[in-house]
Amino acid sequence: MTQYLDNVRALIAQQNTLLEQRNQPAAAGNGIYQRWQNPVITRHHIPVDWRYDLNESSNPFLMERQGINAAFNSGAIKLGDKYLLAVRVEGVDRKSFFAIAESDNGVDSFRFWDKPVVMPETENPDTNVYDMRLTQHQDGWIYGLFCTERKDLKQPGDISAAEAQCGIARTKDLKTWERLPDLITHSGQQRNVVLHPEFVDGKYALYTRPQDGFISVGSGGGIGWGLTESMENAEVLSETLVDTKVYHTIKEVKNGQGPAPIKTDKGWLHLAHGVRNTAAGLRYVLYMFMTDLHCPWQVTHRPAGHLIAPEGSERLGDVSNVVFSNGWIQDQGKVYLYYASSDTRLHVATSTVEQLLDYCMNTPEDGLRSATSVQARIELIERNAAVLRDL
Ligand code: M1P
Repeated sequence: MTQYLDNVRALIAQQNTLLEQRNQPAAAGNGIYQRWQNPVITRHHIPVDWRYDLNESSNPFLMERQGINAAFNSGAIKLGDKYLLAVRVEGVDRKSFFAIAESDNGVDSFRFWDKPVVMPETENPDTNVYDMRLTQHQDGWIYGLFCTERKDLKQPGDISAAEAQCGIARTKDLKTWERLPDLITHSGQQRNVVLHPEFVDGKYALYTRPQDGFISVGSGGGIGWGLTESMENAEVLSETLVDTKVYHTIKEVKNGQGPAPIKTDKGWLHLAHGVRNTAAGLRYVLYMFMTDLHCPWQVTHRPAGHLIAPEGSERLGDVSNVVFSNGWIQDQGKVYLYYASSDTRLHVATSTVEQLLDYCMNTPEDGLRSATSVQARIELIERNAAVLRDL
């Protein structure tokens, strides 16, 4: 018994060492944002008592009975003085669930609350839930919009055929959740749906991602925009496209809104993911754009290419060559951008509203041809010539 308890203590001590590890900015930034060295959440951050049966009588070998496979795409919010993440935790059984992790500084020492979120179900139970976007709405509620996946019953012969829709829940404290009916749209499927934080024409506004299939967006796709009278029975009757897929760009195959946009006096800052195909499979990167302050469905600035692409060890994981973000926090002008790599772990990069505005407003757009890219680069070189001469 003593030895057994010593082993339990050792497990907890080992985890505490990880949780107490301080994070440092990575050596080189790029003037736009600063990556941090350590992932902020990994599967090893999941509490020991969520994974191990700690009773010698029922678990004499101290087995990890209910292992965790990954902890990644996370919604984010600051409440009071705490940075909170609604983490997508995936068990070894492939089921994802949400769990809240808390930190005092947003860059390290994230600790999970005592138990995972108990998300109520609708009368049509979810098979899998993931990728929650948290929006602190003008109406006083915090909404969590997430993907609910169920078997596609229209294709009973295809075991893998699934259907993605937008699940909706709301809370005041991230502890007690009220589940609302799933979003109704008139597109085939939906993923990456995000609630805009303010009313627009007295209605709730949603960024959508209409798609024909579960993985392929097919003829659909693009970041859409639609209004709904209520969130208690949310229905978007028509979607207009805010940001479309474009040939030979980082979002040629599909794209999706990341977290809810950040309001600035110059317009709304948006973070999104773009996907293109390669011989090695799909490549997911993060990109930004800005929309008009009064018409958030109208894009005003589109810096070319990606903001963040997978780098180094980020490139490898369950779904390699992926970065994905569904959470950022703006706090007194500082921005904490949480991004997951390769569907495996979560990182943070920091920036400021000022830097991200400068990036969006002053980075050239994609001219969509090699010749226009060369031209934009020559203009840069020529502007730099005078600086170099005077060095
Ligand atoms: O595997 C990469 C990502 O794939 C999906 O995103 P999208 O719908 O844009 O293709 C999601 O399953 C996401 O969770 C995942 O990170």
